[in-house]
Amino acid sequence: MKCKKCGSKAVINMRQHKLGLCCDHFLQWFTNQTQRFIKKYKMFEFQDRILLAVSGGKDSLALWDVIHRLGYKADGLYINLGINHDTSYSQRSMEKVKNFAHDQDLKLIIADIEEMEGASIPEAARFTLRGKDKPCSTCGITKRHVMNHIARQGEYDVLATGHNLDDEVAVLFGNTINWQMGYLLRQHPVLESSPKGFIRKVKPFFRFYERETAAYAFLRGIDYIHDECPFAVGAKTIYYKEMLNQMESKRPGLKLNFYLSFLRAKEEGYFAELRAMHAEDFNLCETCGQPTSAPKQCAYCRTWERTRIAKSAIK
Ligand code: Q46
Ligand code: ZN
Ligand code: ZN
Repeated sequence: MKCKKCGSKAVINMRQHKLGLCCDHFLQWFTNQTQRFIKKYKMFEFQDRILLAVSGGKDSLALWDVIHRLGYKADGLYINLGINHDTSYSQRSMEKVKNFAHDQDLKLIIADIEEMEGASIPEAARFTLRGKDKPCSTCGITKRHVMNHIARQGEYDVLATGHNLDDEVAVLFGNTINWQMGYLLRQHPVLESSPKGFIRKVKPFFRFYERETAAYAFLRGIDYIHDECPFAVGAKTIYYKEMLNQMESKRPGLKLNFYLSFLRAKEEGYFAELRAMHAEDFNLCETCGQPTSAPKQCAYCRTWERTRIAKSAIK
């Protein structure tokens, strides 16, 4: 296969776009497309202060690389979850992020959950018996809270994450087959800030397939953590991704079309009535002051309070 731009050997064939590109032209195309989507979906401007959640994986590091090259001001936020039991996953991913920030001379904020709350994520999940054998529910609550808290505290304009199209489509597929209206209403690459205190959230890579972000990271020589979190094994989203990839192999463009049709339906107002039915009323948590749908205390504060009580009881 040849590069559509220059005729030299293509390194990637993007069947959904009927586009093969060589290394240089792919890197150029990927960077230009990122800029195009940032502008098209009004994600942020050059003067905005961006906080970028970085995990050490290919997507978030590739995103930091691209938006830095494009001239945006983005600081990184790494949340140390303390998932180290057998694979030192958190330790190794933090090293990747630190090295990247150091090499590129970028500002990195590290939020260490154990230092902040006195226990790691797997410990908290054990103490509170949240999520049986997996700490993902505790982890999700904690990451969302910490990202919002640090973004507000640092007076950032927007929080960016490295979710790609495969991530988004797997979530959309799960929400659709379970008809989870509340989640479908909230799913969008741009979530506006709320008066009660949710920071604006954007996903600049939501139009790229996972293999494209992986190719970008590889071709740029970005050193990222290849492993998934050990608790991701058996996750439903991974199963959905495999199924969607099987369908995509027969029908190139199916994933992109599924997601873009969903966005179009939203723009055309198909979800408007549902929005009124599912309007959520937020309160401010009495402990931390962050917005919550709970009447008094947010899930984060409840989880970590229970963890502290349970941990002190066994000491
Ligand atoms: S939720 Fe679960 Fe992930 Fe947290 S514990 Fe690992 S797999 S990192 S996206
Ligand atoms: Zn070329
Ligand atoms: Zn709280």
